[in-house]
Amino acid sequence: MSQADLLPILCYPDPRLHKVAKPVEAVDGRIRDLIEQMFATMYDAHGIGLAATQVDVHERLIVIDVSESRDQRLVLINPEIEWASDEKRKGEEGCLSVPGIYDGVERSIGVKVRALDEKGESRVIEAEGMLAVCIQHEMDHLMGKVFVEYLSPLKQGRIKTKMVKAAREAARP
Ligand code: K2U
Ligand code: ZN
Repeated sequence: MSQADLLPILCYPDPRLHKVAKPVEAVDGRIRDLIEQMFATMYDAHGIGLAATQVDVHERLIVIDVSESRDQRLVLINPEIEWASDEKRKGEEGCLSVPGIYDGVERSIGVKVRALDEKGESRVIEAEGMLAVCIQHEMDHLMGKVFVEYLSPLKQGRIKTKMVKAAREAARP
């Protein structure tokens, strides 16, 4: 994939990360191009998931690849969680929009998601483990939620300060 396909990833606390995404109206050429650009961006950033919100497109679209071999693409369009286990587990999470920050977040161990695939066909995905965590993390992005919002106000404040400082440093000539 050529570098030209990469999209800039919004960084916390950018307010655009808190916009709620709208349903995708049609799985057309525009969406298929966006899916390719999102996969290129995710792989380049060594991520295992990416939500359209993170590239400043506020439509309900997620790309995921949790495989070691980096060749098991999963596209979720207009995803809806049909079931989530009551049983939860706390796991270490990171986020491409909050680089360098990792902390524990509690998620359902298993989820069942209905979504359209990249052909526009309706599918049901039953997930557990890292895939279930990733799906919940990405679906939060579509609702305008970033994982740091599960942390204490003290931690959130420190992360916000750190990210703003890093952004200022990066912008200095
Ligand atoms: O949404 C994103 O920013 C990509 C997330 C997806 C994710 C977060 C937490 C747990 C699972 C998935 C990650 O930044 S991708 C980076 C990563 C890679 C391997 C394992 C965990 C996180
Ligand atoms: Zn994230």
